[in-house]
Formats: sequence, structure tokens, C-alpha cells
Amino acid sequence: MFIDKARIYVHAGKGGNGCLSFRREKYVPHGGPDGGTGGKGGDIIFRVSPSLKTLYDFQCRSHYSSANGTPGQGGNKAGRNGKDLVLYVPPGTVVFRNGKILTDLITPGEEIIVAQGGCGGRGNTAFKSSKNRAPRIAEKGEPGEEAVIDLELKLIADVGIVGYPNAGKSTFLSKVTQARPKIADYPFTTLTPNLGVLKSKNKEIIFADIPGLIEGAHFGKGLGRDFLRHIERTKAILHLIDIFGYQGKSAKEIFFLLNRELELYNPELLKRPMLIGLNKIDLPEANPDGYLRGKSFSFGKKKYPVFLLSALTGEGTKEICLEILKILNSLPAEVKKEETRGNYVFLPDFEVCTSSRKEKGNIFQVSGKKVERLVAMTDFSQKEAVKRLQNIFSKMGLDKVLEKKGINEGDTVKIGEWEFIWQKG
Ligand SMILES: Nc1nc2c(ncn2[C@@H]2O[C@H](COP(=O)(O)OP(=O)(O)OP(=O)(O)O)[C@@H](O)[C@H]2O)c(=O)[nH]1
Ligand SMILES: [Mg+2]
Repeated sequence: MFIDKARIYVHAGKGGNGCLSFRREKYVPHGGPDGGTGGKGGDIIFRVSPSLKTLYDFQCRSHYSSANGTPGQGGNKAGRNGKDLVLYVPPGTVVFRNGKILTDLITPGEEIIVAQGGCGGRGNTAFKSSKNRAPRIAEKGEPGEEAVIDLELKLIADVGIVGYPNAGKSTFLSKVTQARPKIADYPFTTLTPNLGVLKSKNKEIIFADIPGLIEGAHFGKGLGRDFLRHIERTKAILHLIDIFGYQGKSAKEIFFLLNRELELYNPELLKRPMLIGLNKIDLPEANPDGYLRGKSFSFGKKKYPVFLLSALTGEGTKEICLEILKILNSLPAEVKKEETRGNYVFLPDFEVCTSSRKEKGNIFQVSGKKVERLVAMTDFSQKEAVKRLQNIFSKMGLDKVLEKKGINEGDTVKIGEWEFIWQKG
């Protein structure tokens, strides 16, 4: 089954807790701290696999999580890292993370981390200092990232074949490539896109045959809009039109209507090179020598060349393919897409939102990756850990900001999933 859209939920592994331990050995008094760091949680990674053609697997399962790191141990033993979870996607998958586009995965082997595993918490060895030789503090592991991921497949092809139903698009694909799509004498035979590869001397041309389009496709009529997405990435567009037209419309009218659909869907599509194949000239009534030979159709100010062909017998298909090859060769080499990773945006350490309540004082919601992480990694059963958290918050200026916002004793401070009651000092 061809599935080209999916929504999944990912939850990366949590880091292992740091260990609070002291060296205890015979004849070694005051052995000092020896709690090791927890292991890192596994990441969730998408990797492109060229053998995949659809997002079908993600339709069957929607929740994915990677392994947690194991806790650190005494004797300065670090915890084991959680295993990464690699999910394979077909080439041409656009990845959205929490509603924002993250990347476009195209080349085989390309990968991206969509949810990072949490860091391991530090054991008490890490907190040893000249002032504090026996720290009773160890961090908890950092929670792994959670995200809603939307996947959208846009086929990668050089030429998109568009046309009204029954025009012979699939027949053309099966004639010039090895692909064997379903062909039949009724409209909307093709329900999902097909790809085919034409191998010429030193170049390959990938054709995408999409389901038939009709007027109104851009707003979802027929099989419409969903499949127009698959020609967005093509370099050129081949209009395949029945020389006899469709349901009383002439070939020229169809060309006009189809272009309008493309324009309404995405005006960029009309900037691509386009050519027209008038199909079924083998039929006796077709009279190809008539008015259409050597003509061109126009749309807007541009003129597009018309080729006469029969997808069934193969007549004229070579000429149009040679022209397509010429067009593709004349296009400038693809510019390598921009690296989407490594663009860091500096965010403030925290933000404070206030809301008031009638009873129990006001609520101060503090958000920000750094503060939330700190709170999540603090073990509140350890006095020293709580003290450290308070110190960090006051160094970050959180106390001052809260006071400026008018916090009073008894008000609630919420950070992540935790709530604290504010006390002076
Ligand atoms: N005589 C003749 N018949 C053709 C030619 N090309 C296609 N046909 C016939 O036209 C009908 C439709 O062909 P398809 O290739 O399924 O058309 P399509 O454009 O893929 O149609 P949809 O998938 O429904 O949009 C089939 O019965 C084909 O055999 C041709 O060049 N000559
Ligand atoms: Mg078809």
C-alpha cells in the first residue's frame, strides 16, 4: 500500500541516574566518593533507505521509544548508554517536528536525530571539590526528548507526468520504462503514484506517473491535491493529453485547465520546463498530420512544444524522450541543499509567565530548556542537591526576576512537572 503521510510520536531514552556512593574498603578509611555517571539515553534517528518506497510502516505503528541509559554504579562505574533507535524512511521524506519543518531526507544513508536521548546524571564523584570532599549529591538522568513527528513523502523524480484520467499516462510509463503500472480503459485507474526509470546511454530519467487530474484538483476534486505534492520536486513536467480530448473538451482546453490547476496548487510549478505529448495518434481518426503537427500550445505568455505520440505503439515516444533529456541536461546542476543541522538559536535561559488564583496565591510558570532540565535532574531527596539547585537559580537571576514580578511568600512556582512553594531567603 502506498502511504505518503504519517504522524508518529517519539520518546527518546532517559539518561541513567548518577550514583551516590563512597569507597568502602578495609584499611582505607574515608575512601571518598566513587559514584559513577549514568549512561546516556538512546536517540531516535531517521535514516534514508533507498529500498523503501512508502511510509506504510508508520501507518501500522505510531509510538516509538529508544532505550534508557543504565544508572552509574559505585567504584566509579559509568552506566551503559541506551541503544539508539533507527527508523528507516524512503528517500524524499520531509520531516516536521512539533509542527515545524526539520529537514528533507533525500540521499540514501542520510540521517537526522529527531529526539535526543537524555544525558546521564553525574555521580557524586563529579561533585568532589576542595571544599566538599564527601559530596552527598548525585544527579538524576535527564529525560529524553519527546516530539510529535509528521512525515510527508514527496517522490523524487525528474519528470512528472500529469494529465486527465485515461490519457495514457501509465501506458506511456510502461512503454518507456520497466515499470508495470495498472492500465485500463476507465478513468482513475491509477490510484497512487508510480515511478519508472528510463535508462539512456549516460543518464537516467525518473518519471512519476500520478493519478489523473481534473478541474478542481487543487481543492481536492477527484484524487486531486494529495498527489500534486508528488510533482513538486520534479524538474520538468510532461503533459500527457488524449488527442481527442476528454468528455467534450479539446486537447488545448485540457492543457489550459491543467495548468490552471497547477498554478492554483503552487505557482512555482509553472516555472518548470513543460512539454506536451498528444497521445493515441495510432487511432485511425486521430489525423495527426492535421492541424496539430509542429504546433505549440500557450499558457500565459509562454509557449510549449507539442509532440504527437502513441504510448501504445511507441510511435513518437523516442522523440519526446530525447527532448526531455535535452531539457534535463540543460538545467543547471542542483545546488546542494543547505545543511539544516548545526543552526543553533540562542534562547533565553528561562521565561516567566504569571497567572493569579483566588486561593493559595499566584502561580509563576517558569519555562526554558535549561531550567526544566535542571529540575528534572535534581534528586529532591538529597539536601545538597536541592541546595545546589537553589544556588544555580539565584546565579541565573531567577530569584530576582520572580521578585520583580511580585512573587510573595506562599505563591507557587511551576517548573516542568514540578511545583514549589516560594519562601523568602
Ligand atoms: N489506442 C491507444 N490507446 C491507448 C494509448 N495509450 C493508452 N491507451 C489506452 O487508454 C486507456 C487508458 O490508459 P492508461 O494508461 O490507463 O491511462 P492513464 O492516463 O494512466 O489513466 P488514469 O490512471 O485513470 O488517470 C487504456 O485502455 C489504454 O490501453 C495509445 O497510445 N493508443
Ligand atoms: Mg494511470
